[in-house]
Amino acid sequence: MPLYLGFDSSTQGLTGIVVEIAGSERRVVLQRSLNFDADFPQYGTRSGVLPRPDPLVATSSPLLWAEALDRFMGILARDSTLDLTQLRAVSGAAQQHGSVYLNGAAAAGLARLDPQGPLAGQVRPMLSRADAPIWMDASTTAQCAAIAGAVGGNEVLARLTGSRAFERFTGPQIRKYHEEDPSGYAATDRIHLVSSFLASLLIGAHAPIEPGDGAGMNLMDLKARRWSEVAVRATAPGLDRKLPALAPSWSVIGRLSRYWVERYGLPPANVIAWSGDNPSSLIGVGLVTAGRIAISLGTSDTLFGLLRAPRVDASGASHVFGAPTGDYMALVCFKNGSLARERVRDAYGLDWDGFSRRLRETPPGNRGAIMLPWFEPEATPPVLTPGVRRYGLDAGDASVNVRAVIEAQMMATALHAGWMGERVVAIHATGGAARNRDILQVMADVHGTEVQQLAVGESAALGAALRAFHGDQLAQGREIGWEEVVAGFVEPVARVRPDPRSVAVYAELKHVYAACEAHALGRGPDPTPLVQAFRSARGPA
Ligand code: ADP
Ligand code: XUL
Repeated sequence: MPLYLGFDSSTQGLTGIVVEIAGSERRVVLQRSLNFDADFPQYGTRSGVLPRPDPLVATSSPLLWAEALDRFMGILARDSTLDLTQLRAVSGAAQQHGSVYLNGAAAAGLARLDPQGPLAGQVRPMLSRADAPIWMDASTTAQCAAIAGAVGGNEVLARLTGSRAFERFTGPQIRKYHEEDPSGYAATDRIHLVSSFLASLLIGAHAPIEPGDGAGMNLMDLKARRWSEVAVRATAPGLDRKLPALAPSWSVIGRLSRYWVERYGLPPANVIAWSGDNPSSLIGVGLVTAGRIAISLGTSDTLFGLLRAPRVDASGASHVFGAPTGDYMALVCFKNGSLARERVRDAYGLDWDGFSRRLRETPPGNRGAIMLPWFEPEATPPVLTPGVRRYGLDAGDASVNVRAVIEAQMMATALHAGWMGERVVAIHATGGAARNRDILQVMADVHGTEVQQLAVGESAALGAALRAFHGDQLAQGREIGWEEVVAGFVEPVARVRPDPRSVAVYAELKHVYAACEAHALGRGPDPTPLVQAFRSARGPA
């Protein structure tokens, strides 16, 4: 049966998933992960990041990513349960925004990789910069201001590229490199994203960038899906000659090169353009039609969904990327996710069962008690000086604080996704905390929408395997709809339905929460009268 391979090169490791698809017979036949710290200790990374004397700077090693890819293919080739002659296509996803700097020797070097030798040693001479800045880097505030200034302001940049200037985005990172190491920049012939770098290693040539991931650079005209001359000029001199081409998400960009065919006996399978991990997860959780969003409750919480039109969040906190379907996607990131839930859990000496029990014991609406759970600096809304704020909430009461943190997180997702303008008919819940049904009940009640609990899985790698299937089908001249592509892989394991009484409570409480947020940000009056009015309308405790 035909096999399709998808990768996810994330911050901390490389995951690969092989799916088998023949008509309606579909299943995952292999899923393996390599951990960068544990499996490649010689690079000295911690959680995938090289030692960081300056906490604002975060880099990793392109050689580490190459070595992991090489080792993974070796594992795959030795797996006797798979008939790899059936491997039809490969695609991948990678952490977004990170950049890899290659010199003029790279094009020839990629074309004649020697199957007798390991990959990383052959990639080393192709690098004009040894390390790669990644998405956790926050050191480019000055460059963000300069780029935004040069294009006429952040609003102009957001309308053009889908996001205002963000420190971790590739454009500001490139500008900083040009400023700090002009000769290194001059020696750079091509600047890749992590995704297009790894795709280049597979095809033995410079791979194009795909618009989903390209939208994370502050360099691409989001609607036209080509490099924006204005943004490129505002970033660094001569950059137009150093950027790879842009190609549609479903492009066959080449075939597995001689290196992989001779070294591991793999067939010369089609390689489909690689994307970013978030666009790829959109496919991996089955968000292929508008009106559905996913909320991932992980280390940070993210909300994302497909957009038919390229709307812009006027508050400037969110991102619009390309979607691998050719549409757009919105992404909103909340930094105080699992970390905030764990802080509250630990402050009252609870385990997750105890946490859930408290949630069940307390009434929806929490009698108006509100927490703003900004334990750490928050991205949405932007809060640089962290600190938990409480309105009508006694810090000593465990149960009320447990409910307050969950209600706050869910109300924040509802409040800050309104700009997407989509009527949401279902929420796909994923990430570690999505296994908690009591949390999902609050999510369903606050959003007034059914929540579908997905099997907690590697959605970015799965999305890549499904994109490999889709691109390969198109290449064979078979038009295939996205619903058909994802069928059988993204069915929910449970559905949590909203309770109409609770939905009515939250419809009111959301206004109170918004007023508390505005007050805490210094943009609104003291919300205490609103909190009290809500409480007295609900009756005494
Ligand atoms: P990451 O973003 O690092 O991939 P995961 O999506 O794997 O994280 O989520 C891991 C988190 O899930 C843990 O840190 C923990 O806080 C949370 N978690 C695990 N079980 C539960 C539970 N029953 N209730 C709430 N949160 C949970
Ligand atoms: C998205 C972002 C992260 C990385 C992590 O804007 O910075 O989600 O893609 O892998």
